[in-house]
Amino acid sequence: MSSIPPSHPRYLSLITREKITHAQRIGIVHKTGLIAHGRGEAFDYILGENTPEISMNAEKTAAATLLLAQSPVISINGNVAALTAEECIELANLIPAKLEVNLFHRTTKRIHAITTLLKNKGAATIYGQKADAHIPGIDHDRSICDKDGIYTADVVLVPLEDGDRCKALTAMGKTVITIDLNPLSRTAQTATITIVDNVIRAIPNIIKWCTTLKKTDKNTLQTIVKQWDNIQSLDKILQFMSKRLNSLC
Ligand code: PTJ
Repeated sequence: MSSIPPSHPRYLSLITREKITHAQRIGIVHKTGLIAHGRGEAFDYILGENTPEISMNAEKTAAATLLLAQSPVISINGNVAALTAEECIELANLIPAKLEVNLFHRTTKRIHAITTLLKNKGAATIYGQKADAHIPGIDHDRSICDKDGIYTADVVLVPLEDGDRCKALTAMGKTVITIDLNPLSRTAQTATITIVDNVIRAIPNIIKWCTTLKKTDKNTLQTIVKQWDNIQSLDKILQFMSKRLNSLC
């Protein structure tokens, strides 16, 4: 796919760009997904392109929450499918959780393309095509979901989005875990657990935590979840980013 040598200092970033632009050309990623990716890159640069301890703790809490859930769902959009399809499938199998394609720029063609991509990579069942339910309080297509999927889930992992769905899902009484490099986005501010990290690091980290915690007793998992304070964690991550910016001056 690429002629970028692995020795290039920006290799991972450039390869990730290639993945996302290729996925846009074949109809997986919406053209505005490229803008979203660029915004994410800028925030990741401030983060140091590494997972800080605060985010690692969010990833551990997310794993405990997913393991405790009765009916967890991982929501997949174009960018997530392009960057972490295999990892999301692995995570869904491990928890276990359902996978549902839910798009902001929803077309039957894109839903089909992303569903096919996930199936080709080994996912058995993909939700999102039935579209037999609506998340109340949202006027756009992101409200469309499956009754057996997001609509009746107790915990929803929504990586990489900016919008009002997160607030609407929490209003339905659901626990919402998001992965968003921008700690100031509406999604980051309204989620139950906000992981400020790149989805390409966050999903593998949640997999590692799920593997570690899989045999942990329920009480210990509940203690991890109870200790979580999202507002405090967002404050800490903003302080971390400010310090990094100051140290670069
Ligand atoms: O595939 P669709 O139709 O559902 O559309 C998906 C996009 C991403 C285009 C849509 O949800 C959108 O427009 O999102 P926004 O409003 O651009 O927000 C995306 C958020 O994700 C921003 O806050 C970015 O900083 C963040 N982001 C971008 N890339 C990454 C990321 N967060 C984590 N990891 C990334 N790789």
